[in-house]
Amino acid sequence: MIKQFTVITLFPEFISDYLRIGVVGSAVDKGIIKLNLIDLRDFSVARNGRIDDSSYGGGPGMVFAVPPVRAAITSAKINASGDSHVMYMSPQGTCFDQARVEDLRDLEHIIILAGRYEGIDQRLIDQDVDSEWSVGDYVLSGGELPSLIVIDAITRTIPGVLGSDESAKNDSFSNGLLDFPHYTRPAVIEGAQVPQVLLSGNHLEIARWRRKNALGRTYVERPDLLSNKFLSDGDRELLREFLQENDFL
Ligand code: 4GY
Repeated sequence: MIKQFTVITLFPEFISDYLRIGVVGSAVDKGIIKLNLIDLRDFSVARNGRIDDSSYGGGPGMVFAVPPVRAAITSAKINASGDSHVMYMSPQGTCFDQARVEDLRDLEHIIILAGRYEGIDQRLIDQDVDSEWSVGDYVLSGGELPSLIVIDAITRTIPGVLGSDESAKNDSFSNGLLDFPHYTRPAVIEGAQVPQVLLSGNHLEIARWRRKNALGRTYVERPDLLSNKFLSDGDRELLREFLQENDFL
């Protein structure tokens, strides 16, 4: 089954430029995913092409009105086969993380609503939107970047999208840990050495070093990620080693 994404936005060209390149671009070329862009302007009910109006209660800023957005969502649903799921991107949403990415991967057609200005009429969120998501605790100027984040993160988890050498990158977060450090030639630059074990050719020792550093980094930089993760006795030992070697203990 081809997975479909539709983005409803005032700036479709911004979305299409990003999605043409790299991993997502090749997923489109391979026919693994299909992307549809809907220009919200096409669904304006006003002669002047506007889709927004001022906020009830007063104050500055404009709000996307119900009729054009609702019409755009309906059109998106009609033009796709199978079930559709409407996502709205905003700071009020549920935190979008790798675990959520894997839940969303199984949906047939994802419609992403990219807001602008002060946002959209709450009745759209209540009646037309299936889930509301945040990509982080900061405020952006629009939902376009978050919609790209959603499409990118989901697409790279679909089987066949990544080549085998790239797949490892997904593992690094799917295992709930931060990635281990990477190095490339030269082995020494201005006195800075690549860790000896990585040059040893001993694959068992290398895997152990990588696991140890992934655990250690996660413990130091993002202890929150470890708090609900089961660590085996082996992992605990590796973590203890890391903390000792790096003078944390
Ligand atoms: N953070 N995560 C975010 C955002 C800004 C709708 C226009 C975020 O997902 N979206 O900051 N969006 C948008 C929200 C109105 C500004």
